Amino acid sequence: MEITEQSAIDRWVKTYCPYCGVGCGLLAGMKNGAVAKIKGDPKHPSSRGDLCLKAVYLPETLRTDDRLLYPQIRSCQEGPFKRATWEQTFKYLANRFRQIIDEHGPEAVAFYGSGQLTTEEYYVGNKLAKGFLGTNNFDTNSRLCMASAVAGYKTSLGSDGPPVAYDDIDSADCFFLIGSNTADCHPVTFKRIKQRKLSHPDKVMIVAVDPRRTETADFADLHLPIRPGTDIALLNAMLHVLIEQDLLDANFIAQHTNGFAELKETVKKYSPKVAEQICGVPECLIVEAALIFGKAKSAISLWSMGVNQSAVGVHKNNAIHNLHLATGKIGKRGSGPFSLTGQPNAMGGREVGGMAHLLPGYRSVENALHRDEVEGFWGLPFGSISPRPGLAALEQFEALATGKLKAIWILCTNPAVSAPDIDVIEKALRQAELVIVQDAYHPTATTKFAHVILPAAQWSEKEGVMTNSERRITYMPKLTEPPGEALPDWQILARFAREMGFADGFPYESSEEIFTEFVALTENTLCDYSGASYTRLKNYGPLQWPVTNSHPDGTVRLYQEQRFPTADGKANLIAVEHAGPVEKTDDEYPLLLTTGRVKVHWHTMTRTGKVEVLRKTSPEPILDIHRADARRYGIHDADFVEVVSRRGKVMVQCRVTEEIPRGVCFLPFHWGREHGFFKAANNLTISARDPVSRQPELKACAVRVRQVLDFPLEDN
Ligand SMILES: Nc1nc2c(c(=O)[nH]1)N[C@H]1C(S)=C(S)[C@@H](COP(=O)(O)OP(=O)(O)OC[C@H]3O[C@@H](n4cnc5c(=O)[nH]c(N)nc54)[C@H](O)[C@@H]3O)O[C@H]1N2
Ligand SMILES: Nc1nc2c(c(=O)[nH]1)N[C@H]1C(S)=C(S)[C@@H](COP(=O)(O)OP(=O)(O)OC[C@H]3O[C@@H](n4cnc5c(=O)[nH]c(N)nc54)[C@H](O)[C@@H]3O)O[C@H]1N2
Ligand code: SF4
Ligand SMILES: [Mo]
Repeated sequence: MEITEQSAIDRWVKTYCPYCGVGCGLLAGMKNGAVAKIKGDPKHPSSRGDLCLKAVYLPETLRTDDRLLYPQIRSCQEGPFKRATWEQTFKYLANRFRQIIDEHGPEAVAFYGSGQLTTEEYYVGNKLAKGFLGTNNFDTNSRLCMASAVAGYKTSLGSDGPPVAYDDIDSADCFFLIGSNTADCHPVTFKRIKQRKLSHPDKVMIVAVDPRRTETADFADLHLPIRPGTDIALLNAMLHVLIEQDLLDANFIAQHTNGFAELKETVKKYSPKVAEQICGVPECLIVEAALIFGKAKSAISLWSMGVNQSAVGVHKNNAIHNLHLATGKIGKRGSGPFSLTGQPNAMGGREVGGMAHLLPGYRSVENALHRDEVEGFWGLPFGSISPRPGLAALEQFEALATGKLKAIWILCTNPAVSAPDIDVIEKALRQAELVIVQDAYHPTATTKFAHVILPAAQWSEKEGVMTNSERRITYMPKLTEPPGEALPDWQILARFAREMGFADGFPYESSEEIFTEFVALTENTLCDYSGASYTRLKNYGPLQWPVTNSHPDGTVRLYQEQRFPTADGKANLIAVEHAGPVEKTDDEYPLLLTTGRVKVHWHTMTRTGKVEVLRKTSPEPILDIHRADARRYGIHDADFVEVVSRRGKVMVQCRVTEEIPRGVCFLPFHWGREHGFFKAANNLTISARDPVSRQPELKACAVRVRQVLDFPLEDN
């Protein structure tokens, strides 16, 4: 059966997975000009032929009835959309932008992008906003995702950039997984970790820190069921143990770090006993985790949203780096801190400077020299780029609500589902003078608020480059024509820029030209791509940056020479204190809600929600609640429950379980209000955020839960 199906495939083409940051290489099976089948690309060094279910079902997401096929405009959000030509649309948009900018200045417009854009698309949008429109209001959903990791790397190591490679997994003796459900969310990476463990069961140890006993935690040798938001106390206590047990690398600390004395003083307070009180994790487990980490010859920490999505997310990241720096477990085979990137090109987005405080090549808008370099490169007069960081994701919506921001251009993200406290987001979008939404589908929760909808070509319908978690750059070919009049995101942005009068800055005829331009701007930066080109990526294959003409095969791991990109070449040990979730539980809201993902769905389900198999596997959001809490509130397994926070309400079925700590419940966030108003987890969440990374605390808010008894008959 398999053979007949496969023989019906005309040809297999190498490409890249558009879902998660593992960044698997795929082979797309083409049949009659359409993508008919997907399998893993055995030659891709990041995934070696492996893939997961989401990728397998990609073909079913491509030509759905709700593909957005042509540009449409309406004068008010209540009115009907009218079809327009691209030419009319660009004229309309340029007029509106000019009028808003003339009247209110460039800070009155903003772009909200996504880690799912290609590097070229990201680069064009960023160049347009920061260089040519003169506003740093270009931010992305990475703000909800990796912003704390970015700031953590920068403050601890001197620059963004995960130092580790997947190859390191094959020689690590300890995996410290914290705030990451790797088995569900980075499945191919998890399989590689599992293989390492299974091939050396006595030598390799896995520690998982997660409030829930996830599939990841279940496989671990040691699971620490931590109370949400208390990771710093745990990490400090682990370091406390390592100091007491003399498991540090004193030479490394002396030669390659600053700040040890202060850090030592701080972690003194965090004995495992103290941490037990804060984290709810037994003292003995904390000691055991520290000893596993400290005694292992090599150790990799892997983390994601359980760490980053916190009001102290940057400090949580610093505390992880502290463990590696104090034990010298960095820049060596099988060792290092390794943030698992969420989206397929969140890394590329960081490299092109796609956040409101960044410029291409890990440069910063606040750095005069960096602005000068980029202005010169873009052929702009001195002072064109604003020295002030622009509005970060949530601030854009807040500024729309107050009227400070007039127009928002949302591309490749769906904030009416994914941003915290949806009421605030919806209110902001209603308040806006001009909402432009560039998506592959319509309607979505966000296009509902648009004045202008722009049809984007999606994965397989455009070419481009993406970077995965291990700094590996992969070229993705165009496999089919986009449907209707849909265009690649870079083309939409470049044509708009030309209509705005910036023809000289945006002459691009191809994605390759954009890549070549960006590559030149990375030269001599940490993320130096200067050895990469479309030709090389196509002929040689995916490359890990830094990749230069002198290192044409790329770089497996960073900091092997143990010099960090700081003024004195030393990394920073940073003393950080525990601070719990911003919203405390009380009698009225006694439970802590945390949110996250399920294995088969991708984010706001505009794609996975259309695949029958995936939808059937996980048809509805389910609230996980501990047996003791359920008993206390008279709730039984599979009951419908009402979950209320200070901001809103959700009504879902629940699963009574012991795989979550008492006092904590969990709800996936994939379902937006369009699936049923009261199914949206982000009805409940708060927009409190980390003061440095400005990343929201999507992993902790206070709620109460009650059983929903009979539905009143008169309502039926
Ligand atoms: N199937 C699937 N895979 C995906 C995605 C998807 O939507 N679906 N999205 C991709 C993206 S963009 C991202 S960012 C990643 C996210 O990948 P993950 O971060 O692994 O996913 P989450 O489920 O958001 O959160 C991970 C875990 O954090 C735990 N957690 C909650 N609060 C805390 C805390 O305070 N401390 C600790 N230590 N743990 C806590 C949760 O219980 C949860 O199991 O996944 C990527 N991969
Ligand atoms: N409560 C809670 N909320 C969360 C999280 C959480 O853990 N808990 N996690 C947060 C995280 S880490 C993330 S990354 C975000 C993700 O949140 P979003 O970015 O909002 O989620 P997606 O569904 O991936 O949105 C991508 C959109 O782009 C469209 N699209 C797909 N391909 C293309 C293309 O090529 N071009 C264009 N223009 N559009 C395209 C899709 O149809 C979809 O509408 O959610 C965040 N929200
Ligand atoms: S693990 Fe991630 S990158 Fe790999 S196939 Fe699955 S979703 Fe795609
Ligand atoms: Mo993410």
